[in-house]
Amino acid sequence: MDYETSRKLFEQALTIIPGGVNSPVRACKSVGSDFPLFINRADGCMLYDADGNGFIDYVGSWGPMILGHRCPSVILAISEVLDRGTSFGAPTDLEIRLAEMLIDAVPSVEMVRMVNSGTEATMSAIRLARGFTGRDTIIKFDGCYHGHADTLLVEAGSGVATLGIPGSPGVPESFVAHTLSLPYNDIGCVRDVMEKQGEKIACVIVEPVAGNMGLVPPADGFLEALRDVTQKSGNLLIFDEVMTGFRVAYGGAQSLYGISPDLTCLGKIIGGGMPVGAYGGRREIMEQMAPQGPVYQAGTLSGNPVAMAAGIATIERLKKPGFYESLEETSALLSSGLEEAAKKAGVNAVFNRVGSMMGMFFTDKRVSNFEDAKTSDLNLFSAYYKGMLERGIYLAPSPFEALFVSAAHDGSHIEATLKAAEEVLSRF
Ligand code: HOZ
Repeated sequence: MDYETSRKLFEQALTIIPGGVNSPVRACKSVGSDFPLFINRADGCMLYDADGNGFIDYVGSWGPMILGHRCPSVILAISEVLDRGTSFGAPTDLEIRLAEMLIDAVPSVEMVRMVNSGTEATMSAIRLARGFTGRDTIIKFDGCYHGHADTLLVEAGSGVATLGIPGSPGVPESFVAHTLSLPYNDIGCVRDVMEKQGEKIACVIVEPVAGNMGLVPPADGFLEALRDVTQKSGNLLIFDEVMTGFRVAYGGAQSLYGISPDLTCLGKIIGGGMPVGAYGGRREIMEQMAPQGPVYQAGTLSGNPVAMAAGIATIERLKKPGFYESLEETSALLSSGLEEAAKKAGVNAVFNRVGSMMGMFFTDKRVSNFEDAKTSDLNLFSAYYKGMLERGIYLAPSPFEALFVSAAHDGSHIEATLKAAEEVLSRF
């Protein structure tokens, strides 16, 4: 494949954008690529780069594109709203509509506030938890990523894990003094901390299915135990469902596992590919937000009509009977096929999957936390990534990101993907 235009665009970008990208993982540094592909357009499950090469896309804009790219009903909804304007900085009927849809779908959410990104959602939910409980300390889990807010970068997954950054300069130590990061799926550790300092803890924030250290599902009973221990210690349980919301099930991971968190953070899918985030939860907690209560949070573009319209149109499609069943079928076909291909090639690989999110680790160890995920052989991953790209398969350029299947992937795309994987893995 010829990537000359991407190469040139990257050279140009490097002179005016730090690292040439607007979000670190995209630079594809950790897989040893000299430049990322610059994308020109997308359609269904296909991405086309600036040189005209086509790829089957399993990044899906890092999660939002569950319907595939340019889904006609979403594009129509966006075009219709564009006729009315792009931003008013004032309430619209669309915000109410999307809020109603979120409340209807996500069992624990009684009130919801729209923001512009997942980072904003988690940052605001943490502030609310602190404001509501009057406590400062928060618990998060190693390898979970909740956006780039100061307090949440400790032992984080996603780009922080990919680039091997222990934390970040610019985050004062005092800001993270109140963040405790514990091993994912280790409830014993959570109980120990709660016993010693439970009355200081404002909240526990968790990705109910971790998608930023590759894909790591919750161990049996982990989420239930978190619910139990937080209730007993009087701290709030926050589910970061920015990735899992409307992805692993219509009602998110909380409906899949039957757990009711106090607060939920959403993003990605609920904006149908437009920038969006939201946080919501129990009424008595959400009522603490300004102007109803004293906890402050605001945003010029919050509830943006274009994002609301795209989100509404997306969720309307997800609601259709059989949507998740069909996505499950395609996803199962892909993961079992990949597993088979690795086995046939004699390559040690572990596959984790929940619905249409999955992760592949080049290790022989079961992966149930960040330490396990880090045993994945990075050289093998890079070779796999490059081999697949060369064969027209677009994967996230890091073992610490998840793979997403969309409704636009069909049997023929899966077949082509498995053929490519067999070829690549057989050369290892
Ligand atoms: N860190 C996000 C995914 N886990 C976004 C990555 C990107 O947009 O480059």
